[in-house]
Amino acid sequence: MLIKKEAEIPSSDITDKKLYLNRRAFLASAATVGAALAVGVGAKGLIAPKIHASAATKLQFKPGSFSTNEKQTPLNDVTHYNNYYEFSTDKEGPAELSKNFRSRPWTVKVEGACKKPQTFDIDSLLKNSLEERVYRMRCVEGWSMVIPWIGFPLSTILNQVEPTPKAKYVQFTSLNDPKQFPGQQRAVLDWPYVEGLRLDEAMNPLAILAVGLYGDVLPNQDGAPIRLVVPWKYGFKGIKAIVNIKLVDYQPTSTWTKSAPNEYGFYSNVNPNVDHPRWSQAHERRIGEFFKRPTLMFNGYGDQVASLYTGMDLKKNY
Ligand SMILES: Nc1nc2c(c(=O)[nH]1)N[C@H]1C(S)=C(S)[C@@H](COP(=O)(O)O)O[C@H]1N2
Ligand SMILES: [Mo]
Repeated sequence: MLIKKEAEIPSSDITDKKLYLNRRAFLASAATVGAALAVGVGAKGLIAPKIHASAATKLQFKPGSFSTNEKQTPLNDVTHYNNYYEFSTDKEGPAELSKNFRSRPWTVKVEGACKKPQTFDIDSLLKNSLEERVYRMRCVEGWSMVIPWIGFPLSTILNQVEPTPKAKYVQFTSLNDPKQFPGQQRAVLDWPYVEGLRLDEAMNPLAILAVGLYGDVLPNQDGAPIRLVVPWKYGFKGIKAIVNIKLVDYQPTSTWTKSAPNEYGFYSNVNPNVDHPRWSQAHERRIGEFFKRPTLMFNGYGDQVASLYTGMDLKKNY
């Protein structure tokens, strides 16, 4: 998804990275000298990172429907190969840069064209009936993963607020907090990150709000504390760190569509027959595998979602 050329990325990126690498080197060597010294005085600026006690809620969940039996992508790849431009435009960046991200307190406001707008506290959402869904995920860049998500259908929360007939689309917004998100101090994208679905897509049972993966709460770099997962669409539709969900009567402008409308459309359904203007979408590389494999229409979820697009020209509505 990198649309800026290397030269356009401000040097602060590089500086950040050096600082982090230095700090890691320092911590590693300090550890061999003795832990007591590691938090010592005199090491100006080289302070051990604060460990925020995680919510430590081992999630209660049951196996859900629609899971694939395919080999799951190792947790280490799921947490060290991330697209999360609020933290970094490089895939290894978010793991380190998100360490101190605060996912509490956290609320998700659900509003707009509905009878009962509500603000949900994240800890109350964790009490929803949670399911594990092992989904294939396909990034527009050409790589894919298989991830055991934990979450609940997006329809659960939408039904609770009772959409009115004016609600045709759903607009999602990520947290806007440049203090926590170094990437938001630069105009890499138009912040905050915004995504959208048509209401019937949002109501499809495959679309979930994920609060965890691999049996535990979501790692920060994967979108803690709550993110969207729509497995028949390219990865960028899966907006992270959601704070607002709005029922609207217009087609929302997604962040990636705004940044490059001819490259990233509103629908963004996984489609091997519609190439990205700069590369083919016919094949993909499953992370951890050497040979490419063919990309499946709707990422293999056609039985569940093809009917949403009956009569639509998917070359135009890419
Ligand atoms: N807020 C926000 N959400 C985001 C992104 C982002 O940069 N910011 N990147 C998207 C892209 S391009 C992909 S492929 C997926 C990656 O999710 P993962 O890191 O959990 O695999 O998150 C999506 N959600
Ligand atoms: Mo992506």
